[in-house]
Amino acid sequence: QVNALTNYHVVIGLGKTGDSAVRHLLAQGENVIAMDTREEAPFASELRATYPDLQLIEGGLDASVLINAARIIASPGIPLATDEIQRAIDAGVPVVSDIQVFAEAANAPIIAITGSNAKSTVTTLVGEMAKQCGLKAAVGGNLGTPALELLNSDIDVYVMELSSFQLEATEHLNAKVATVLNISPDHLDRYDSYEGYYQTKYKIFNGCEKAVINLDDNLAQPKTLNCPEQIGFSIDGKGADFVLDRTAQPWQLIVEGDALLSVDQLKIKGLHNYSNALAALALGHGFGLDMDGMLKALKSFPGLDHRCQWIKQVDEVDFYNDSKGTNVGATEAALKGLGPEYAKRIVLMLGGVGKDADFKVLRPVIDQYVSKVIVYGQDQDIIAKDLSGVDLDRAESFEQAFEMAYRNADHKGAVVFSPACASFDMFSGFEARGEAFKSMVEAL
Ligand code: UMA
Ligand code: ADP
Repeated sequence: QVNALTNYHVVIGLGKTGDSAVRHLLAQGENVIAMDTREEAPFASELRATYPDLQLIEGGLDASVLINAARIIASPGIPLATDEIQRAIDAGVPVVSDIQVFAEAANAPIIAITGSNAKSTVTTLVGEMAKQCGLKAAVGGNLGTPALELLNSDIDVYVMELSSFQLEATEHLNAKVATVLNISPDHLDRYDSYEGYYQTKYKIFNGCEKAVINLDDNLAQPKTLNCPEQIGFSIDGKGADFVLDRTAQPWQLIVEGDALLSVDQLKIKGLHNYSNALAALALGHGFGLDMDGMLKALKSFPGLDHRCQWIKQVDEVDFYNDSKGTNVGATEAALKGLGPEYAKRIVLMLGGVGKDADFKVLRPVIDQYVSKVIVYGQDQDIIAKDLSGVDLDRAESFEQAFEMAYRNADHKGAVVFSPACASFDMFSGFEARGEAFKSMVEAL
């Protein structure tokens, strides 16, 4: 039963985002009604305990409450195409993301980062660079801490990882510096088309001062960009201010014509990570960070767990945990990065929730670098069909997939766990999945 409220905001979704939105809006003195389609939303009982008067509806969305709202704040996990939300949009109710609310309230400039892959790596690295340069940096967004929880009067810069889901309802971000790191197919179960997916990413540039552009990826560059300044980066020798010189030995990171660092001074390895390093330098430079401080942070950055992470060598076989490889683009990068070291002696473990991806795009890198593919999980039939002709075995469980991968591994080879899928058929998230893989490796 919803009591009569006028001029109220509705928060949809009571996960991390919804929790932060409800708390923020109540602190602003707004009237709030919260809703979630789940019967038991993660933060519902906690919010009820803290705010006994909060009107909170679980187990479905109430269309009449939505239609009469002053504004709806939709969590990223709930598609805007949901019928009740569409009816509210049709009735003229503004529907925004938590990121839009955050952008309106933020008291310091924003560095905004999206892309199909590398968001978390680059966001964390830029945050470290800002801190090394003596700034108070708040780092979060899709990375983990919801944007509205980061708001604080004592912050110099917000470094924000943003997903396409968050950008769907973010029309005016007004970032100081923004980038789309790269584009490859992901989340195609949520968008009408691939174009719909990457066009959503371009919203990150709305109102930005400086755009950082990956010159190696056509889809990372919107055709029209209304932004006063652009900074390019490239690992492929394209004319840019931030480039990788692959003619030098060892390879060099070049910034505005000066060789500043060779890649053997970095802890993060692989071509894709050199692209990430250039992107982070370009973002920091666009913000005005000092180059020496940025390079110091870059040299000591160890990378993040679950991203092409070397775990251990057993019987001359290297084991890599790339559980965050949740789409074909990430798995392609893992194989391109690791492949040249292993002369086609890689066993690849793939599987999970495929999100309507086309796994055929992995064929060339598999043919080049992989001796055997092991598939497991919900969408293994789709993967096996897309990869017909590849030497591939199916497993009935995650544990069996691991055993089969280990059994098929060659001396001086590698087992690469880069599933190209989401984990939600078997795990609570990519971290739990990566930890499960790691503990099986440790137990060998
Ligand atoms: N859900 C419902 N009913 C609802 C609302 C949500 O069933 O009414 C479901 C969604 O379908 C989803 C789950 O609940 O499966 C979580 O959705 P949510 O919007 O409540 O998520 P939060 O807990 O708020 O977490 C979100 C991001 N999650 C998603 O976008 C799905 C987190 O990113 C992010 O860290 C957090 O906000 C803080 O900003 C996670 C993620 O998986 C890591 N992101 C995707 C990705 O990286 O690929 C986009
Ligand atoms: P995101 O937050 O976008 O998922 P992460 O930094 O967590 O990005 O990395 C996700 C996956 O993408 C990991 O498997 C990682 O190895 C891979 N990856 C990292 N950088 C790149 C890149 N530049 N291009 C493609 N894949 C990448």
